[in-house]
Amino acid sequence: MVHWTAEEKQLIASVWSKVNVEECGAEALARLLIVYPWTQRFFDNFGNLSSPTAIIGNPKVRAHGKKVLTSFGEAVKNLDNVKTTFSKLSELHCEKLHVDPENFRLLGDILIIVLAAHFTKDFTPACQATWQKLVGVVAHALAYKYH
Ligand code: HEG
Repeated sequence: MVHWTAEEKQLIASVWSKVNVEECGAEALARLLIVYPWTQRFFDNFGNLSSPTAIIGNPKVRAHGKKVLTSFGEAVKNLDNVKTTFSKLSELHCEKLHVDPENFRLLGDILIIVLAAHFTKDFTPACQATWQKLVGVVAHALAYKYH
């Protein structure tokens, strides 16, 4: 069971309260698709992903990025229960979507880059370490139902 100190909880809450899930979610997913182009295979119904410009301007990428980051917010709200919170979602990604769990780690790392870029001043080493822990916990929870 993961333990969060009061300081960690505070570092997560203070960044999250300022996150624009629409902007940061869209940016994180677009970066994932650009930097790791093989991740595009999961989104073959999203239309034009043929170039970075196409990806960044793709409304389905934007909408899905927002959806993913909004869902990530459920982890932020349920820090002591991330595994249960994401249990259905883990099943979905595994059994229906067949998303390789390595991709959760890639997206987590990209999310940290996006947050660090948006919150340069507040993104102290302690904050970065805490967010690294959080994206790890989320990736682990989403991978939990894989077998
Ligand atoms: Mg996933 C659907 C959350 C990473 C590929 N993802 C979804 C949905 C949510 C979600 C809430 C909608 C579920 C539903 O329709 O009931 N995804 C989610 C989180 C994270 C994540 C919280 C990690 C933080 N997803 C992720 C990654 C990939 C992926 C890394 C692939 C590289 N997700 C994926 C696909 C769908 C979802 C292909 C279905 C998209 C669609 O066709 O609408």
